[in-house]
Amino acid sequence: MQTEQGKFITLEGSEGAGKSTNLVFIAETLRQTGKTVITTREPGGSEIGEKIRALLLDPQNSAMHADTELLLMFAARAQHLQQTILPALKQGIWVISDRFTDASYAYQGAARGLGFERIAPLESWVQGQFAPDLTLVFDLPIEVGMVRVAARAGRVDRFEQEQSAFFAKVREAYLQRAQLSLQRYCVLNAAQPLEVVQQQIREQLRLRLGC
Ligand code: Z5A
Repeated sequence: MQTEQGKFITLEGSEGAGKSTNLVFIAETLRQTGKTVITTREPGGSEIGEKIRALLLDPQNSAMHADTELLLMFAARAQHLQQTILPALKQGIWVISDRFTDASYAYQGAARGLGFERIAPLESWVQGQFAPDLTLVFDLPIEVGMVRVAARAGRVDRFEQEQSAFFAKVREAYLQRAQLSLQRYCVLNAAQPLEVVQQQIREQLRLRLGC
């Protein structure tokens, strides 16, 4: 008997939008319905991918060219996909990832100014036709996200050093991407209280994935 393929859910949005918080919530919600779930993240998600992540986020790497940044994102993604995501889905495991390829469109394509047309060939090389079953876009005003991140202790990474104009482009690009497929993308108002956001997530999982 063939195992039913797992589903792939990605969480996107600008910083402080609540992706990491809701990743845990979604995993728990799905587990309660009897699903086997793994959570992962990008850049990262594999041993090699996590090493690439460290390079990408290190504030000391301020000389990193935008092309290098983009290619490293896809190098990490290729490993993540082949080593972690695809084998899990094949075993019927549901995979939830904190960011995926939409982030390359938003951060490198839009905010770094490389253009969507530079991302598309890499996407098709690394992924072929593969895409998430559901992408939740956590949308909120940039200032609200920045306040949330500032309240968090710890070192500021290379992306967090960017200014609000950069994050405004990220936000706009995500909203633009979400127009591509109303079936795959769901934009959530992440500025609402957490309980309200999570109620809406639960509803979307039920409506879109039957959970
Ligand atoms: N990147 C890229 O450029 N290209 C790519 O292709 C990929 C990634 C894949 C990874 O950073 C960086 O890589 C990212 C884009 C780039 N950089 N940025 N910026 P990361 O994964 O380390 O960081 P992040 O993705 O930006 O996540 P974050 O800053 O940790 O934000 P978050 O995960 O969305 O938020 P959170 O940690 O869940 O919540 C932040 C705080 O807000 C926390 O205290 C929560 O308790 C609170 N919170 C959450 N929701 C609410 C609500 N609804 N109300 C009130 N408070 C809330």
